Amino acid sequence: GAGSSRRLRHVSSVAAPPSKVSRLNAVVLGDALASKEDDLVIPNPDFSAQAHVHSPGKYLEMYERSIEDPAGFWSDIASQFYWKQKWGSPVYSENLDVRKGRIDIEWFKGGITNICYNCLDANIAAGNGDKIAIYWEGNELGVDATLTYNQLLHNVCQLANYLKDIGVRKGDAVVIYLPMLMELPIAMLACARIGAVHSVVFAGFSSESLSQRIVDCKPKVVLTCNAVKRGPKVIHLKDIVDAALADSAKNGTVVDVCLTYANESALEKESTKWVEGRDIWWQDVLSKYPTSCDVEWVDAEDPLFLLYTSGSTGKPKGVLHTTGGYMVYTATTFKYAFDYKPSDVYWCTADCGWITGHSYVTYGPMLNGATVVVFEGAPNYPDSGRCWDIVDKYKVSIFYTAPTLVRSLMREGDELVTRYSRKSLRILGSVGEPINPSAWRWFFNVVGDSRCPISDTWWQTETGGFLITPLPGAWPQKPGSATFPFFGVQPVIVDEKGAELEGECSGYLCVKGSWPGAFRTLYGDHERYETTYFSAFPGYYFSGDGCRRDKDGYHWLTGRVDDVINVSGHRIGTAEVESALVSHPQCAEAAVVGVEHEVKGQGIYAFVTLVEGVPYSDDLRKSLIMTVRKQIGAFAAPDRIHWAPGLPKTRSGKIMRRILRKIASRQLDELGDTSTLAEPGVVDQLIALADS
Ligand code: 6R9
Repeated sequence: GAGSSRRLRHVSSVAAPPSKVSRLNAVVLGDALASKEDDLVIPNPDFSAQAHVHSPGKYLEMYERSIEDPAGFWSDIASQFYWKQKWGSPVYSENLDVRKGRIDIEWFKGGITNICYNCLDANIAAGNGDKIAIYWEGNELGVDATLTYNQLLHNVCQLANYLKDIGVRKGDAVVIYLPMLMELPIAMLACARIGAVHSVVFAGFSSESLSQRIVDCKPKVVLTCNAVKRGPKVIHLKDIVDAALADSAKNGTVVDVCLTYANESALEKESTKWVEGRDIWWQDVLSKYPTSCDVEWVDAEDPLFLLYTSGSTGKPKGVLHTTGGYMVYTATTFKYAFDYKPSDVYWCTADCGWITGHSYVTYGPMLNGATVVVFEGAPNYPDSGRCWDIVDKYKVSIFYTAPTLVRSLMREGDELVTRYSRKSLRILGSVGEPINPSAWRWFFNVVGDSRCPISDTWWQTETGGFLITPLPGAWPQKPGSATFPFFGVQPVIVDEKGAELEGECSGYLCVKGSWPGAFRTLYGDHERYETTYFSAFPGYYFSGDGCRRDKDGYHWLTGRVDDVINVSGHRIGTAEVESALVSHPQCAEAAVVGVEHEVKGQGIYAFVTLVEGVPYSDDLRKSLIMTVRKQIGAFAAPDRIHWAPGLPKTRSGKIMRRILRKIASRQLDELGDTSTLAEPGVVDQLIALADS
């Protein structure tokens, strides 16, 4: 799309190899000033001196070992965790080639451990029981709470005991539909403690999406709360869960228990709708349970969690992660990519409903015994300075967020940032989509006072943890580049025939070989796992992203190359939005494409063909958008509905999305050859309706 070509042009301006650049203090030259070679941000020598990985040479030494001897490299790291019983031999086994049979990845098989034990008990045993595990910051100013590692363990154990008591056993699914209360990480850890498989559903999903996930994984219990306030708005989560459970029951999945946290700052208990016999108040029962709970020891390859994500077809995919490899990988990536030290205070703005919240709010940081900020509210409430207010309040040293937030705050002006001290900040992080160089620079110069390296971490729900990321202090950075692979990761860029490209190149981003944090299957559909990820380019894991490698070996992600769009860092399948639209009684057909959006990265642009005889109207537009909000969630609402008397199709009936993308972005002189269309006239009709 237009976004990627702009990024590519930027890339071509990078020349000098990092080794030849003198080690200045961190300086960024603006586009206008920079001679082409100077597009490098050199780490401050004082920063590098204290970093875990202080130089390109040190990185290369570690990286080379990780590739030449993965078993040795990862065993050394894994040995730093608590294992009830050590893994067997081999350390890992893999088949990533569909031509050689079933795709299969195993790490540390035979090793017996528990990730909750490693997050909590192990850190407490090391003397950190009184260290703050969670600083919780509520939606409203002045509403906050803290939990030490000891207190967190007590809370986790009470919930774990309760879950066991109602019959949740090792391997059972538990659905969690909670906002960013402390109870969300508590719930994840409680499941892990007893070997139950959590499936967190982002609390912005609609009842229909929640129900779909419940029917897929059939949990015994759903954990939720009655309501939450986000900014000035109260969201009645329990009502959404009620509708989802009614729906699931109709589809044959009856959930016995709905454990509901009373979030009384948002809604009193008395006003909460209640289903006797099924609904239980969290606070009423948990206090009755003991604050210690034996852990369920599990195999490294036993499942830890399911997380549904969007793909190019309508049905969300249940990405399954297992225990041992995920544990080792999230902890290690966290430590190195954020140069984590025990004195850090870490804040990741992601919600635990997404993979970033799993790996880098809960597991990665807590495995390191980190102090984590959990924020319930919205970054622009009461005003757009809230993030920096929180940074100052808790002396946050590592701040990890998404480019969409950076861009939206950037529009509000520097003063909302500079009125806060931000002296505690040491490292910044970015995730979810490519960060454009101007947002990178603003983040670096204004938020980080040109002092803090930015870790632009490229990864996916499927990868469990970072695959391509800067290691702060190790390399000079290039604004907008995710730089180099993490230890043990072999990214390859292939052409459309699957041939590996060397040197400076651009193509499809794949990965050769496995890494410990890789997902092991799609829940209940191993075949879809193989066809979606391993069949496009046999022998490799295919990420779905495009990537360019520049002459210095830096990686530049250029966005999805499949029918997935990335809106504010949220993955949305165009097919999901289309199927929601066509469920509207007046919609005959729909085609959805992504368009560049100044703040969200991509916006959702929908071409809609109405049922014969139905007139266009703004009310109908609104009602179509409402249908999508209701079926998927507000974050998937189309930004634009474009009336389409017909859609451009090939003679075999395939929608030509390439043409729709050009129309959506108004690149009308780049429509290309339209003569192969079944009805070339539809293109002119669409153009005529573009601004209606
Ligand atoms: C972690 C996460 C994955 C997709 C991925 C890519 C995009 C994520 C990125 C990035 C460029 C980065 N993406 N991080 N693109 N630079 N640093 O977001 O997981 O929700 O599964 O999305 O997000 O397109 O394929 P997930």
